[in-house]
Amino acid sequence: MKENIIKLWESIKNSNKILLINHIRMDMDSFWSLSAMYDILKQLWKDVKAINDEIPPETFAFTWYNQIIDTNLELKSPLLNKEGVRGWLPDIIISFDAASLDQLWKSYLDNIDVFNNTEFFVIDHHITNPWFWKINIINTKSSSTCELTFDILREINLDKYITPKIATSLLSGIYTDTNIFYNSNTTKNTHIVAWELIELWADFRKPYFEFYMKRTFEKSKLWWEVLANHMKSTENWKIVYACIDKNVFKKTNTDDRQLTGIISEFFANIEWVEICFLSYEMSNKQIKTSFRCTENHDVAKICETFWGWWHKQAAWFNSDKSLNEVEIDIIEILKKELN
Ligand SMILES: [Mn+2]
Repeated sequence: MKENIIKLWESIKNSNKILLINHIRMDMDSFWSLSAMYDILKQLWKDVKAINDEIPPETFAFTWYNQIIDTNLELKSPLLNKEGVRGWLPDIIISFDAASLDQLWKSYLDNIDVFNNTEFFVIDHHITNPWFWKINIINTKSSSTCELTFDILREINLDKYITPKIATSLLSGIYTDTNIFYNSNTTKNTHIVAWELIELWADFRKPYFEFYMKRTFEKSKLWWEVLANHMKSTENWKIVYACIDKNVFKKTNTDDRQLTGIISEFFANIEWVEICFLSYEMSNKQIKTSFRCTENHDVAKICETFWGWWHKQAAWFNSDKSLNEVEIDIIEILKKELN
């Protein structure tokens, strides 16, 4: 790995045009590791550009790098194309937090020849990464690509360019990938890196407030309404759930998107809970149900015969039945699961 980090530094020094890319459905770790490198390369007077198929979600808005992702960058030929626009051909490409080529999706597929003919570095921490390109800087012991990016920057003495803004960004990626030092991917090095970032004036309170505490007034009222009037339990609190019809959203002037987080922040943390779920009426009248469960259960198998998404401990499915029917069906299945 060290060899490739030195190689990366040599390539950065010898390049002018540097292209950064991160995975589709961008998460905070991939966004901020890329942003940190972007800012530092700019300080080194490089011609740096960043691409993804989509711009980052609005919820990333507290950071300062919202404008850097280009979704329409014309790569390929530096000659004029048919619209008379000159393409931009990078000297090197660096990818952040992508665990496979698939995750680069259209940005890669539209430019395969550019990727094939350009020195391409992969910076990642996922255990599933098959070392998908020739030059990989992969550390599966890193909690996050942000932690790894800090280690790389320090290794090549670029840490002196870390401003408070960059430090806050890298710390934010560590927060979100470790769930604030809670997930088992947190190591001694994670804490050391966080401490060093705080020494570099990372604002350690801001991302905590922005991503873990802040709620809109309406969202707070919706959650209160759900918790006070709709939360139910059965089987000695082993099952906790709520079923929310559209009148609840109307009453609180909200929509279903504002239920995001209530299961993991409230339902799943209630003492004795083994399986929890939330069913709610979406604007298209379908009922969406999201589940969480403890390690000794499997909610994927409840959802896998329906259209949805599933892991063993977290899953969801959509149904055309009524809210009431969905509730009855699920409770029956879960009672069997528990006994
Ligand atoms: Mn990550």
